[in-house]
Amino acid sequence: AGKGGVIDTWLRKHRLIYIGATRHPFILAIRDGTVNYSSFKKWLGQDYIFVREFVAFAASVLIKAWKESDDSEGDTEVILGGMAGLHDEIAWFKKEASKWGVELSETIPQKANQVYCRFLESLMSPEVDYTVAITVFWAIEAVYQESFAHCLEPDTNTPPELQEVCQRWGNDGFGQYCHSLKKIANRLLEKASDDLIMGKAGDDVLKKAEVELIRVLEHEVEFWNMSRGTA
Ligand code: HMH
Repeated sequence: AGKGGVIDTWLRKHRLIYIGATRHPFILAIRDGTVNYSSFKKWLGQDYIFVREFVAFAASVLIKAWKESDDSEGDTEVILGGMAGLHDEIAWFKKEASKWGVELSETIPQKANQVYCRFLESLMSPEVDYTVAITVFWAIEAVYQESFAHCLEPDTNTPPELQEVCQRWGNDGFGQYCHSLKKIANRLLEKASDDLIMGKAGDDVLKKAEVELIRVLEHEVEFWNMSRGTA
């Protein structure tokens, strides 16, 4: 891969879908202050369900890092940090839900959410390569980081009551964490691509990682669509 690693190469190649996931009308509506609060509340309830599933996925990635990584100490540290963040996030969702009058225990997962959760579950299997799983993990976190950071840029009209939500994923610490995940993913993808040159297996892993990355972006678009009530 060229400068910036495999991931940047793929993001250039699949730019339109990446923009679709990180500059979605729902995010643009938060950013320009025209967001519909019933959409926001719908997103909040659905995302809480998603995050609970995502915790299990994170645990599966942690196990793969521990078993398969050539730098398992460094990698598990980053993933464990992410899991600690998810622990905070779940508490935050509960607090935020009560603030907005969203009853989490009565929230039913909608179709797009169910489909996304099933996709995550399929990737928790021990058969799935660590390289593929960490690429997916990075992509899921990066979409939220990019999306919400966009709402915090200067000259935006993000409503004050949504600033904290945007800070959750748009803050610099979360940005650093995503960068660490990206570095791990790039290292492993680079290795798979070297293996390919050396005539070892690696082609499957690279292809699968790219396919699953695109799938994440598609699921993220559907998730935002669901929140807006257009799916
Ligand atoms: C749907 N994608 C979705 N929810 C999230 N909370 C994240 C990504 C980031 O963790």
